[in-house]
Amino acid sequence: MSHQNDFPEGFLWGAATASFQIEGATTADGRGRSIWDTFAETPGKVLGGDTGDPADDHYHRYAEDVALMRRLNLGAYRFSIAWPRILPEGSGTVNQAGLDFYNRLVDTLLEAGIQPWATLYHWDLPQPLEDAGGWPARDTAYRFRDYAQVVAESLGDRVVNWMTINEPWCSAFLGYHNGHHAPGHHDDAAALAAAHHLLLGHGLAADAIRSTGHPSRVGLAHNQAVIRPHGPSAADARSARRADGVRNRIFTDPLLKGVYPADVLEDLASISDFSFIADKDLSITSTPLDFLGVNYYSPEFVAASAKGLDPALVSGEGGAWLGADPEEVHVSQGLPVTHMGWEIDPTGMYDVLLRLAGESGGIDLYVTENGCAFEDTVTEDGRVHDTDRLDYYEGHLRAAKEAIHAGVPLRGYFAWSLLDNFEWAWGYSRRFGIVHVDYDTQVRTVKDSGDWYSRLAATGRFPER
Ligand code: IFM
Repeated sequence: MSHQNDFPEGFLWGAATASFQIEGATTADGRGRSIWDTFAETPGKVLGGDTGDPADDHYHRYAEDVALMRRLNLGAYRFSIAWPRILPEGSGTVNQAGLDFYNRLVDTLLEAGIQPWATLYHWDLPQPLEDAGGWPARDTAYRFRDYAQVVAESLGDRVVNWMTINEPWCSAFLGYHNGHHAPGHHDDAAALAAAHHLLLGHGLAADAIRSTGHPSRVGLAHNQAVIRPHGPSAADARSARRADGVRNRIFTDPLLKGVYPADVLEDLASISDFSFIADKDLSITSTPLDFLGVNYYSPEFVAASAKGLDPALVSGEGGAWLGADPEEVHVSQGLPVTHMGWEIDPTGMYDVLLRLAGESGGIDLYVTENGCAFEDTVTEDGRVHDTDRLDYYEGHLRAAKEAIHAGVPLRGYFAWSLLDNFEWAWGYSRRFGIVHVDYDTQVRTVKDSGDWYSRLAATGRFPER
């Protein structure tokens, strides 16, 4: 039997979480309110009326959770910092108790030999900044820069790897276009301005982090969509081009090339004149990255029209994506799905890595999120036999391995998520963890997928099953 590793020497194995999804303690130690507190308290927005409390009570149990990470052989932990814990009003007075929490977390990780990978913005915008206009307002990008500076000055002597923004598409488009996420608005022009200001904030924050003089590597976590035409027609190909533009290239072109794609500006001309792009903005958004984080879950298929398609497979008529023609739709392929209803297709992982490796000019790539929700139960033996999730991880990691063999500079992988947690508009009903959390008792139980992942992380070889 060969003992050659499946993954290169030094490949980084991690798991990821986000502040609002796991911390709980939403009123502790001077934390201000975020748009997600407001959204979750608004009837009908989050399934079951779930809120950010108690989540995983990680704010108080972080040491136990770091011990768990060590048991899982993690080399890195990706977490996010809650802006309202640091600047309760969004700007101005710094809340030292908030910084202290992340300092304790970082120190505990380093003592355990685990690299801290910090995300500055994973969707919990301070409510006062939303009241002042939110991401559609240019000023928010500058407030984000100031916040990044405060955090980098406090943690930058120990945190090297920074992600500015998590999934700008979600913040801009789920937040301001279809209202599925906080702050829940339906304003397409505002969503496009938000997208631009998130990218501007990213570039300003990157400069702020670097200005501290601490050794740093700056990236962001981008959920590039894998968009495929449903059929071979020219019309479906056109829809795929249009969807790709507003879903992917509207972010990656300003980020990686310092331009907006001409076809996207043309496609969206009736929604916005893009006059929010000021001189020099694009040189800020394209500040060189040290790495690119890639979040991948599932591919999307699009068609120019639902005509002739099985209605059970079609979704999104009358506005499948921002700027879509009324007839354009998403079409599922009838593949097995996760508890989110997302189709499982590891070839999407391969495709997204190949494409971004080509577009990002050779910088290091990391899968900063990949994982799945399934309906888990703790069985009588006290375990969670999550074979579906394990299959998902193995399939996607085998695709990642193939991508590395094809030359992709993929340097690490973060499972989403370490812990079951608050899955945004789905509340606690969707479980993504490799560790199960009983929300009544806060007992953590490593799932079979977590055991398997820990063996992979320890050896760099796919474990026997
Ligand atoms: O839980 C989210 C995470 O916060 C961002 N990326 C996708 C995950 C699953 O929906």
